[in-house]
Amino acid sequence: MNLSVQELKQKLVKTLKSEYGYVPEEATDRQMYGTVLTVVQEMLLDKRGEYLDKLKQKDPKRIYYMSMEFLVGRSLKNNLYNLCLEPEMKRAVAELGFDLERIYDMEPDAGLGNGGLGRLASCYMDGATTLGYPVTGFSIRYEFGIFKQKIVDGWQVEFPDNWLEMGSYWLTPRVDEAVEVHFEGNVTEQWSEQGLKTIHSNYYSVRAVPYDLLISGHKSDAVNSLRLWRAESADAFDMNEFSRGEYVKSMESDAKAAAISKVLYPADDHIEGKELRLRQQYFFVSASLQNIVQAHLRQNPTLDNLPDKVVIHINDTHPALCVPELMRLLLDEYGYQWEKAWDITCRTLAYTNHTVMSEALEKWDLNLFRKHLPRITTIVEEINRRFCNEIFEKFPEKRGAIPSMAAIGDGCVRMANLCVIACYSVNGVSKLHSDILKEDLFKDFDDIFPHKLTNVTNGIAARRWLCQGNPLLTSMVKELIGDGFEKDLMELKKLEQYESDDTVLSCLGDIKQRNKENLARYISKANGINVDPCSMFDVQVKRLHEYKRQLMNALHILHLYLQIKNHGLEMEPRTFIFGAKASPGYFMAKEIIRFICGLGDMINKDSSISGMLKVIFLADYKVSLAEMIYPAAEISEQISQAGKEASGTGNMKMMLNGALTLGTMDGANIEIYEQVGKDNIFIFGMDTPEVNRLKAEGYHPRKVYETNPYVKEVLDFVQKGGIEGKNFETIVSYLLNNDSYMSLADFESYRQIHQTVNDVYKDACRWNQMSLHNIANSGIFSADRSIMDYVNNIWYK
Ligand code: GPW
Repeated sequence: MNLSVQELKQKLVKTLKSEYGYVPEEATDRQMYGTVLTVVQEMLLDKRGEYLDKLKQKDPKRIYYMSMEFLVGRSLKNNLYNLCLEPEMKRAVAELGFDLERIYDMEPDAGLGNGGLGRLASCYMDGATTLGYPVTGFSIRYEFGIFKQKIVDGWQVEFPDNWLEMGSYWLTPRVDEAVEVHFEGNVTEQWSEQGLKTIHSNYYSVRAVPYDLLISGHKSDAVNSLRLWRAESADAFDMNEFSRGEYVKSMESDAKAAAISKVLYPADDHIEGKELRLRQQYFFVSASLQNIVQAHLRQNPTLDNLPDKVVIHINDTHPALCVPELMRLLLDEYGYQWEKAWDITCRTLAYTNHTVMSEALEKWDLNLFRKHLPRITTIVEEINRRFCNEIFEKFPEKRGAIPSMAAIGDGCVRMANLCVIACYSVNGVSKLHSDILKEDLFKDFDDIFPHKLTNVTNGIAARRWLCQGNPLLTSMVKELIGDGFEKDLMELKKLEQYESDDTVLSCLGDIKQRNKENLARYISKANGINVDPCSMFDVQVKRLHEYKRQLMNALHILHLYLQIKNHGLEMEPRTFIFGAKASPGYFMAKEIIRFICGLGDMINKDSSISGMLKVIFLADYKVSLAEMIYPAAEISEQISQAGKEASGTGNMKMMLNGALTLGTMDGANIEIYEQVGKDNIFIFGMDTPEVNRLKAEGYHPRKVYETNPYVKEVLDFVQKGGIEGKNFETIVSYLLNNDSYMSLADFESYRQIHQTVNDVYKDACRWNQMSLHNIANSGIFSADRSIMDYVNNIWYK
């Protein structure tokens, strides 16, 4: 966008006056914040108008990305960057007496997601919009996003995230496009002249009101939207009850409806099975599909060609109700016969799977399902009946597999099976993960639908994670290879020519140093602990999960501490940094946080280890905090048990910022390894076949304890209350008796790779060379590349 500082100033002054009635000299930071956001939002709306006009003329196939989560983070800086207006806005704001950096800091994260899956959805909105594809995101306008985390005495405490107070500037309500969603009630069949008709009656109606959050693309004409639904009662409160003086009762129906869009469920990679969650899913699916169908019918006389003009992409199974809901619309609302409706449905829907872990594969109790969604239940039953019949008739060799392939079994609706049965495309999110889907989880499906399963390796919004988050590194890269990498991240490859250039390498080292100093300042403010910015920053930031093995990292830190203290180990000074939210009901995850914090308390105050070790737990890990952490990371810990992390995306973000990966052969780590080669990554531990073999043989963690003296020393120390006199019995007994993700089995290999890391770090030049090599080879992990894979292999195939 071409706007001068002068023009921006005029807009700001005008908006400040009209919104708040003030001139700049009288305005507060808060008012200037509202003014800047309003001005940027207006520019986006203008641009969006022009884009919609163009779309109407060209009428390309539309993509609808259905996701219960979009972890948007902050938008102001991103929008200014994408509109190429940041320098001008900075000056305009400054000339009016304000500081744009302070205004950035006032913006809350739009935390409408838990972690990787939600952030991926937002990275894809960025990529697709920059590339000019008409992708609309659909989700829920949660009043409260992911909880705010505080640590009190080492224990995680959750607080509500009231993001709308400062974040609603980006949302445009579209009351004109509100729709109704029907729950509960009775389903009956009735004969009419058109044949047998299904009638859904006595339902409970909820009104869905859309709010649009506009997504800008970088140097692109496109402005896409993320449409977020808010729930409210379909009928205003009961005036009769109100008149009778029953004030509270008259509001009840309103509260019941509003509960649907009240709060994001904070469980990640885990199912909750709660009724309200099912209602959330159906609410947003039904509202979105009604909206999609209506939009299609505004441009087309029929739904017959829906698959030619529309893809509805299901982000994991959380929106799997798209399958029966699209069927319901076609059958009940638009009078299609089953076969035709099924054909349209199957050719319109695509599904991405993000996990193979059984505890995260969604199932719904059939009775609960029927109570809330009676009509949808009859449709799922019919889909299942026909599918099982078809297998029985057409694939006699698969008859034995019918029970495990069915969409309904053991009294549950199995959402993943439903998606694989219906969708024309099913993809995993890394090569390894997609192979596991083909060879294991969905093997029988792959045999009967040979071309359905495919892979799209995840990617990240490099413009956010590098250009906006790491301005120093970005300037260096621009000086060396120009700015082509902003639009084509593969251009980073050109950096390889500087791998032996001492000036470049030391400049890279200096930049990392300054980013570490920046993070150290934050740590000192947030945690009251001074860390040495010259120490190595070793980072593990992600949701807390047993399979991600933060506990193994912590055990190893304790091992280092004991070696320094009792055995005179000398090592390069190291700062271990953790950030992780635990699902509020996940006890073991919270215990692990308590363990890390206890460990930190003990180590950080022990002056006898002369500053060789520090352990920092940063509370409230979120997108905006990640933007500060990644540029400062030197070691990226990606240590999940092989076969468990579908992809990981933090691994890509840290690589892009020059951190070296210390990881297992899991998820996208394998593809990072392929990109950088074995000499530029630290790989350890069992691979997937080895894990499976050990599991088959029978894994006995206590044997590791008995045979590995380091493991024994560490666990004995914890057992004796060595960590601040605290009781970590749950952790010790978990490790000795279950160790579900084999941390002890991988411990020795983990310990050794850390020694290698320590040795390599002594050679700063070599380290920087490896770091530059990682940056140069991170191009493939751009979300733009992932989007092009979706475009070529799934959406516009
Ligand atoms: F269980 N992922 C996530 F598969 O962040 F649905 N939340 C989730 O609920 C699920 C997956 C689900 C993550 C994966 O754990 C991670 O490996 C992957 O990189 C990310 O999704 C994006 O694909």
